[in-house]
Amino acid sequence: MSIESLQQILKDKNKDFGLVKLETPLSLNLYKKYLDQGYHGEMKYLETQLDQKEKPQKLLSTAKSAIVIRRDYLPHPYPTSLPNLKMAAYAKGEDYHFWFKKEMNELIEVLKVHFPKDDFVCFTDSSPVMERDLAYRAGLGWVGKNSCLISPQKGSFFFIGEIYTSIDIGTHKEVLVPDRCGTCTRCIDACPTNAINDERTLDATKCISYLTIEAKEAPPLELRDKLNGWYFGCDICQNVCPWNQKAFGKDFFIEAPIHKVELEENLRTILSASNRQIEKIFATSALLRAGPTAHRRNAILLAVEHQFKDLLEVIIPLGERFSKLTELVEWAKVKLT
Ligand code: B12
Ligand code: SF4
Ligand code: SF4
Repeated sequence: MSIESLQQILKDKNKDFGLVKLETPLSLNLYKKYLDQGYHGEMKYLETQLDQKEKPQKLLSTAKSAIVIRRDYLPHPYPTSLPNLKMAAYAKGEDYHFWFKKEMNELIEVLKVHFPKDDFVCFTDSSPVMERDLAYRAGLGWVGKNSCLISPQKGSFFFIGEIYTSIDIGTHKEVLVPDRCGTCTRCIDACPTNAINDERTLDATKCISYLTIEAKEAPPLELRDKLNGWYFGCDICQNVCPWNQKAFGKDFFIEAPIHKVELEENLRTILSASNRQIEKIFATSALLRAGPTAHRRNAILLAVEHQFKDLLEVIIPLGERFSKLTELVEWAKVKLT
């Protein structure tokens, strides 16, 4: 079977893909520098993953190439019913770690019929793969100043997934997409926490997405009033990007309004819920990536931002029940009285 037939199978399956040889990532030094500067905060897995990111064959010893797949999420392909809270577009549906992997595994079954002697294994997000680097080398877009991979036609609201395979793509090379940020600095100017640095990487410890999803602790005092109403994740640096406005129209990100009364009710429900109840509210969505205590933390931060003083009665007991929240609850008491 030839590379052309591999490409034809992927096209027949409507995949938006690129092929790349599995070599040392182009931006490995930037990645190491990012770790040295401590921009990863509590995401210690980014340190332990370094070796496998550098040497992809540690994940699949026979791997020679990767099929890199771009999967749009605006609008979300598998929407779910979630409380009306300001959340990143990627989270407004079933958790992609499951459905995207399922789609790639179905594709692998087809590929195995045509390439019976070859090995295939798929990943998205949580595995030690430098996905933006891989997708850039596969010709799927350029790395913008906001550090997102951007497609000139499709913008940046897409997931990246990859299938490592023992198929040798030989001399095949995708055409790289040149940088199209030019003199634009809209994302840098719009980021409320100044998280974007000038090397197209972030100081993740300042990013609202990190602070509301990955961090185990409450945000530092100086960032607590800069969360801009986000409950989970943040899309600001993508919403302002002209390439998304070109792909989706100027007003694409205007959200359904969140009414104060409804928001307060939703926060009250979360703040009074047990762990199991919180898991039920966000079941099957990517919001469960943050554990119940992180959800309570995010709800407290929003209660303070919106000055919902009546919520103090459900906030105060949390300080005693959860030591991780004690300081935040004390802070909320001061801010809400
Ligand atoms: C940890 C992580 C985060 C952290 C830290 C992100 C960061 N930028 O540091 C937090 C929680 C903040 C986060 C936020 C988001 N994330 Co995230 N995240 C990851 C994860 C798991 C690892 C990223 C990582 O290694 N960061 C360390 C830094 C150094 O690497 P990097 O962010 O990939 O940045 C690279 C480029 O900036 C690059 N670079 C700079 N200049 C140049 C030039 C060239 C030529 C090249 C090749 C590279 C390059 O160097 C870095 C290393 O390659 C990846 C999945 C994966 N396995 O890769 C998803 C991933 C990057 N995240 C994704 C998404 C969707 C998001 C959010 C949009 C979610 C949201 N709305 O809240 C935001 C976007 C924030 C932003 N502006 O980046 C997608 C990105 C899709 C895309 N189009 O780019 C990924 C690929 C997950 C996936 N499978 O789809 N994320
Ligand atoms: S996701 Fe939000 S906080 Fe993070 S870099 Fe982009 S604009 Fe800044
Ligand atoms: S907002 Fe401007 S600078 Fe930022 S990623 Fe988009 S085009 Fe590049």
